Amino acid sequence: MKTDFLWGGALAAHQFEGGWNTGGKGPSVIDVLTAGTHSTPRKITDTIEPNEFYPNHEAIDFYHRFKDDISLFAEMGLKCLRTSIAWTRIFPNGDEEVPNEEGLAFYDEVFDELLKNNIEPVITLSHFEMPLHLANEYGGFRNKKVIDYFLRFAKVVLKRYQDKVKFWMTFNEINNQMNTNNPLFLWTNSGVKVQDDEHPKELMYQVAHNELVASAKVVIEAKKINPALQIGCMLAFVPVYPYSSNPNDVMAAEEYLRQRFFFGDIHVRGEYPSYALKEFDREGYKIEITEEEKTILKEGTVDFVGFSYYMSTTVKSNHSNESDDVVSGGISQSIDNPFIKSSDWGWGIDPVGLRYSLNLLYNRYQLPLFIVENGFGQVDELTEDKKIHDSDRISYLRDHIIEMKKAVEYDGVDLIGYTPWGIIDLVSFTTGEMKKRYGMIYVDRHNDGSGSLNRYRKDSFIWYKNVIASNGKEV
Ligand code: P53
Repeated sequence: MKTDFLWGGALAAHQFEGGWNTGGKGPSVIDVLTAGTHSTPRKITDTIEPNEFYPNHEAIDFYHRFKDDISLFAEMGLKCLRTSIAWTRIFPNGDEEVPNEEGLAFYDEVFDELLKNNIEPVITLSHFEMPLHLANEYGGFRNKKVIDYFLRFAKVVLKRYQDKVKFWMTFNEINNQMNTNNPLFLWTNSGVKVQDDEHPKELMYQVAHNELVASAKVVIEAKKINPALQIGCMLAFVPVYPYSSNPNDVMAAEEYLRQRFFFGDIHVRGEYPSYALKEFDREGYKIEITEEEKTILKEGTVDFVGFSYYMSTTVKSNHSNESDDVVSGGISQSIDNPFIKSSDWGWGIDPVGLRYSLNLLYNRYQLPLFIVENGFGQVDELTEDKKIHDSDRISYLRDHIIEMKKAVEYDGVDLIGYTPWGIIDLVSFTTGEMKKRYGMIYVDRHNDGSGSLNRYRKDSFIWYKNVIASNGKEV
């Protein structure tokens, strides 16, 4: 791997910071999500209800422990840390004229501490953290005013941290709202709840359009602030395989792949792909897209493509399933792949799929790529002598790193870095659990909020430290 390859770890403000109402922070769309499990969905409550438990409110309390946590990251040898800036620390309601200085100062301290430890911050501007006020009072991204509020937030932080942060991404996993069967995604991506008289897909495309315009405007403004800033998009990339060599399966996979590519195509090429325009016509979707916005999309194309990779999906043309789970992304023709085993949460384990995804994305976009999430959510046991023997996690990561190296060294993919998800245990996004752990650092906190919050190094911590020290030679 190149000597400047960014080995790191990935996190998102709402899943680990805690301090949800500290330092002037306002509530975000995540702060009204209760805890769920694999089989019980998280609820979105209208307000913060006294009798409900909201796991993101305290999360793992990085807010008060960041110095100690960063020293653990430094001990591991991380070269970068991907995290997000909680929009509500900077603009608590989202529509203020003036940012909250205490929130800005918090990120200065965090970034300075990282840089002091030779860890480069890599920042997502919006990782499911829209101010609740913008969602409730403005209807989230269905309202074009929210584009301006997002841009205001982005300009403030891009200006403030331009000398501390080079790599930025606009919207985390912007494409997972394509799965309109699950109300969580439109809410967390865009602050939107579908009303009875609305067509979910048509609404999703309108909201998505507004976000894509917001993202393009951020790219344009970032270049004015400092041309050295690199602005990327962030896609949840779950490739779609044909179940068999039956040409109909192959074509079904090709069609479903468009659901994965739609957002990237616009972020990268700056225009709507023809398959989407055909779909709008066919389905009678009326999406408001102005000429001015078309120019903005064209001018504000991204510099790199960040993506998460956890698993693949498989489709069979004459098959129908009723499931709307995250794994399939709401694809009704998805079917179990006999060659792939799954985690306890039903996420398929497919390392070759990472190499395949790297090639698909690189061939299509010819831009540098950044794997900004990859990982294995599992139950970990803390032994009596305070160890965690997470050999399954090590195997998962090792196998994915081996495939990643093939993509770079054999296939020639241009890759900026690799940041495994949840370098320290944090609150699961889809379920709100602590039990679904990804970290290489264990946090003593449980689903019900109990636990000392003490940190312990897992076996994977020692293993990953060596991977980084050998620049990926020893896995
Ligand atoms: P949890 C679907 C497919 C791939 C990644 O998820 C996904 C999703 C859900 O949208 O989400 C990302 O914690 C997301 C993170 C999240 C992580 O995957 O549910 O960017 O915020 O925590 C893992 O196991």
